[in-house]
Amino acid sequence: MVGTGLFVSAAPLAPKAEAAVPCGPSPVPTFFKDEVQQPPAAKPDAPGHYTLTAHVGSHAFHSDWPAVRTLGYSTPNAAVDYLGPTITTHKGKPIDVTVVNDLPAAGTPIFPFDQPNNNNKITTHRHAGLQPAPSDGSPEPIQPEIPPGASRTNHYPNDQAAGPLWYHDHDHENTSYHVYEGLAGFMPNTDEREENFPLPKGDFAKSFAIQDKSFNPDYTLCYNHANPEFFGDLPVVNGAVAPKQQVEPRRYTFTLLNGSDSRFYRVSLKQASGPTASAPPKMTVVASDSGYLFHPAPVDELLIGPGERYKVVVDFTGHNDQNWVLSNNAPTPLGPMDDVDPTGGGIPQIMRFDVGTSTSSPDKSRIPKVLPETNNVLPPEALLARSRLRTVQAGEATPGVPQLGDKDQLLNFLDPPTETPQLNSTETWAMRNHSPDSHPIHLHMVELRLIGRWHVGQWDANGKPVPSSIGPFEPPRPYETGPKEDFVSPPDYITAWAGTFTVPGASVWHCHILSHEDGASTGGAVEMMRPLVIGNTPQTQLPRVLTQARLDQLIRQP
Ligand SMILES: [Cu+2]
Repeated sequence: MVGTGLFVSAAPLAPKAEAAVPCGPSPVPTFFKDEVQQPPAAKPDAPGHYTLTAHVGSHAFHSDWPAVRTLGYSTPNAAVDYLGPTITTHKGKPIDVTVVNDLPAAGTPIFPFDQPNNNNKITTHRHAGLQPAPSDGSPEPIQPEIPPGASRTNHYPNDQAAGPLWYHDHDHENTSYHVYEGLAGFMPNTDEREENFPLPKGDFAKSFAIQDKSFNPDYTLCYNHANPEFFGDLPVVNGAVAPKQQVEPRRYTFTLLNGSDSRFYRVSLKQASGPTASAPPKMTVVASDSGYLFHPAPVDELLIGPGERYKVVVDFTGHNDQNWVLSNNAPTPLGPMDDVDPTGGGIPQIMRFDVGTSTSSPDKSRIPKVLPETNNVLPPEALLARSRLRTVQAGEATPGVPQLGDKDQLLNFLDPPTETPQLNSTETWAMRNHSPDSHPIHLHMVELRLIGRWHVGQWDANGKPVPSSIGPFEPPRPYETGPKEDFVSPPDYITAWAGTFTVPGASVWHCHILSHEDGASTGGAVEMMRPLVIGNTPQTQLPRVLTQARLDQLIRQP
């Protein structure tokens, strides 16, 4: 169905009627007791082939707690009961991954949550992958999902630069549940350039999937969609509640993945104990979602929205015998991008780094001035020169029910596609967010660069910016200048990104607040997700961007 007005789709939108049982407070764990574990490395079971089986698992989130029901992915060499093994891919070396659904038969409830249905289908999306559309793992009705007992093989060409990709379930209406229950894992792509970067690697490179969870008094997982978002009250890293990581006084590369449902983290390092330091360990962002930053960006703090990844080099050199807490001060939900909540929305502390007193080998790593990659050497202006401008929006026609839309109207997932870039064309997207929340907007099957943002003081009744209220252009923060596909789109801002659509076929673009993409607040009737169809439709109706100055002019037109 197509929206009937500028704002409202044909179906009346109402928040879900039945109230979900609220979670929490969770049992109080001992913080920083357990050492965080790295997921095991998946091995191919045949040349260029992996088998990834989704199954019910049993996992203890804390060493003082019993194992409880979870979901996990396993490969023949690595049984994992929560999350999945890390599959490392190499540029130019294609692989096939057969995803097997070993969940119970359709109709069998696995968790006592308010899940919209228990069809127990899955579909595995490789997030940030430039894979053919049939292997993308988009939800139905875009692509068929995998019912219990069935399997499907996805083909990944890996014809893309090194980047911290990941994989997760993307099942229609159940993505938020399945990811919360455990269906997610790391899938980094590497290449020769990355292998030659002198950054910390091997034992001194670690990946952390950061999530928030709530637990019942019996330590089982609690989850609900009482609100349009879900916020747990305990931090979980790689499946461990508030863990610690022993480190040597040297540099490390950390991949930070925000695998949470709805929670943004603004992370920084705060000293917990040990000899008083004059300054925290230096943090430098070296890569983002889809690859390396040309200019590594030193940061004191770093905002990470749901679905985003940042690779950060943290230098513990000279911090012998000190303990540093990865802290968080982002509110829940996050409104304006710089809003601070000292309590971190109930999770001020995520994990702790305990620095030892000696190094096992000399630290020969360094952070170069530039990290040239195949997808970062051209400045974003080169994309503007050949792009056309597409305007999209995020808003709430009904308070508490966020939707996405095109330039003129808010739409539902099942409305006809409106975002239909021509294959191999370059587009700049201007996201007008007139909703009250920040939304991390994610596009499938494309690599993008952030162009920047404009504050909007006033929106008209149709969700369009009042031109006189549009503020000056705000360039990306230095850490946001790398290849990405997930963009923090703050309220009362126009956020612009650009990229070339090189993969044909149908997939989706959506908010990566998983409760928003699932439309859980309305029982799945509305989803903050839209089709993305790359085909042969000419784009002559869209204005040419050409330059930053002309983009600024176009943005200021209603
Ligand atoms: Cu959202």
